[in-house]
Amino acid sequence: MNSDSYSNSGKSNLHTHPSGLTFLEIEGGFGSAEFCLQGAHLTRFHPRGQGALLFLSRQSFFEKGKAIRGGIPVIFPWFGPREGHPESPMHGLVRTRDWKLEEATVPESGDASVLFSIQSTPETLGAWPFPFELKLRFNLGASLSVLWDVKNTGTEPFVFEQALHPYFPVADIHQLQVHGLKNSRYHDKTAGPELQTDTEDHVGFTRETDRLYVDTEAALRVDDAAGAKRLLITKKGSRSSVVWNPWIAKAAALADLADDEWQGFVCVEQVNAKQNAITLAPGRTHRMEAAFSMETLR
Ligand code: TA6
Repeated sequence: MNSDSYSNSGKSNLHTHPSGLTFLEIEGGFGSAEFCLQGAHLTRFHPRGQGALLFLSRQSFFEKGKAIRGGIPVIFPWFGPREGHPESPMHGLVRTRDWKLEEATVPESGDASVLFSIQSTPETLGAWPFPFELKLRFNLGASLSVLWDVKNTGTEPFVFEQALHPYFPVADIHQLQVHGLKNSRYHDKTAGPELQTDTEDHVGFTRETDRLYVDTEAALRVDDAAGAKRLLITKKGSRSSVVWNPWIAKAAALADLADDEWQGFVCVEQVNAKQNAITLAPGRTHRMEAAFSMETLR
């Protein structure tokens, strides 16, 4: 695969990591970014003139078949552990499989656009018996937008869960506030299975936090006071949102996360899971969109 066929004027470089993973690096007027073709995984994005939009663990694995800790993992067709299938991997089948790089448009000035696709294979059908095609487009400029189409290419309806699972860097998790989820109901993974209602003005962090909010399409605002910055997240075609920070003990149990890194990131995820799982008829396509932009608070 040579990169010339994938881009114009801006810089676009495909290279193979010692692990055998293939990475696409792009740079242009928009800034710079890096994708791993395994998982169509945006691992780094620096909008021009801004800091990194995404967090990447300095202890992340970079190995075929292993998830990357940071960036934006892409999760399909189940979220978290697969109900009734303890042998199945966490977070579905596609974040550790190679996607096809369909297009990388990297102009000298203006936004870059990168398109990936993946289809079901005999192997995925053996694990999850439904034919599918996923197309994932990233538009990178002063902000980032992601457009994700899930198509049912089979003859039977299927029910799927999905998530964009972005990791965002924060200066200090203790001062972080996530706004927009007041009065929404959520499953608290650190507590019992019953749905709770969030009555607080914002989500704050004083312990392990792992909440799946349901029936919400709300735009969210992530205020990083210590970093004097704000992240704005909007979404369409997603009825669930997850807020996650492992805190101290869980971070220590993750080999691909340094023990001190729990203080420096938050996951705010665009999801369809549990009662928001999607039933897709044969031949139909479901579209999820998400957009992320940063503001400096001075
Ligand atoms: O999205 C939150 C979550 O489901 C947490 O429960 C935690 O498991 C996190 O995802 C990370 O999952 P991973 O499989 O990437 O370690």
